[in-house]
Amino acid sequence: MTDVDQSLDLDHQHLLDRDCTTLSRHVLQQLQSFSAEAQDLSALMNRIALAAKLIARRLTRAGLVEDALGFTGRTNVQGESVKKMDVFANQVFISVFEQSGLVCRLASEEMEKPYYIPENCPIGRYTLLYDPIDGSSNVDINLNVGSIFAVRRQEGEDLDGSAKDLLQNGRKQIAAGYVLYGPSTMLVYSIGKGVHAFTLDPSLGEFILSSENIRIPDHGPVYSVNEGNFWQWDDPIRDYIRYVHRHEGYTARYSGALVGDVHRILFQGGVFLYPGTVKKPEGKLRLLYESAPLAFLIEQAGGRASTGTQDILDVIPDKVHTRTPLVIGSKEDVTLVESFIQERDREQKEREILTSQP
Ligand code: P6P
Repeated sequence: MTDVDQSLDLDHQHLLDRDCTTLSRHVLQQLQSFSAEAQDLSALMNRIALAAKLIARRLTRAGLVEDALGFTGRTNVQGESVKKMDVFANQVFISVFEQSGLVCRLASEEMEKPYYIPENCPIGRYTLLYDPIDGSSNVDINLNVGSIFAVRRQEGEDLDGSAKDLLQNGRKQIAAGYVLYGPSTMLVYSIGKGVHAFTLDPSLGEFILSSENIRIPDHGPVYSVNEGNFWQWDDPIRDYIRYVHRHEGYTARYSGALVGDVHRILFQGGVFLYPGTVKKPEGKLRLLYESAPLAFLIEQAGGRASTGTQDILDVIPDKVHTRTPLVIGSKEDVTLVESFIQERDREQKEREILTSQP
């Protein structure tokens, strides 16, 4: 009887090892620890992955499922019309954390106040902040949408339910990432040790590591902005757009879904902008569960995220649904946008000095 060759050849071994690198295992590898806290964070990320799978499943069949598409007829705390998929996805994140003992509070774009899971609160020391479906205007036309998430440690008992400890800057995030529901479903995350992407293998029902230690190029060709707002912007933003129109090497890409646009820039380089407008000087995007998680991720990948005048991760919100302008992407491109704002401020100061002189 010949001995069965016990060792797979290297290629097969590598592929098998890759398929075994699930999200929960990767978190433990990142932490290089099997402590209770490491296990909790690994389990928490695994619950987020479960939420992503449940949402992806509904999205892929939305056109066939009764009552999956369209509007609910209600408006959310943002004053935006709520899609049925928004409500479904919001509830999915709540459901996957019930009976988990991990997360006491969930703060969502779709809920005016944070949702508490009482059975978790005595031991659950984490808070999930999330946008369950980002870019929901794309859902009914089968274009890419995303989910954005951030994890923070709860500070204090929050006995009055005010969740005041959430009103701190983005450097309090311990994990952040997004799910991109596109041709494949990808989960991109960071726990402060680089940025890593997992692709859902439907045949396994697992997110498998597909890109590790992603680095955003220092500069890229893409600028991503809704130019329909051009005449509502401040002059420096208009001047930046005129600059990229006049210089070779730039290309415009804008999908109407923040996650897809930032994902493209993470891999190809460039800059996404959602500046303040005359109607919304503070901008449209929400800090705690859109800009700050993406800023955490992009900085981990070697990029930058700014309001145009301040690092996003330094902004302290005055309420859970605080909005900020957002300029995010390759560090050279974000810095170039900021330079137009700095130039205007410098000229303004000079004019004030001149006019104040006798
Ligand atoms: P506009 C989607 O509603 C969203 O919050 C982001 O995903 C997206 O980048 C932005 O708003 C699009 O806004 O005003 O260009 O349609």
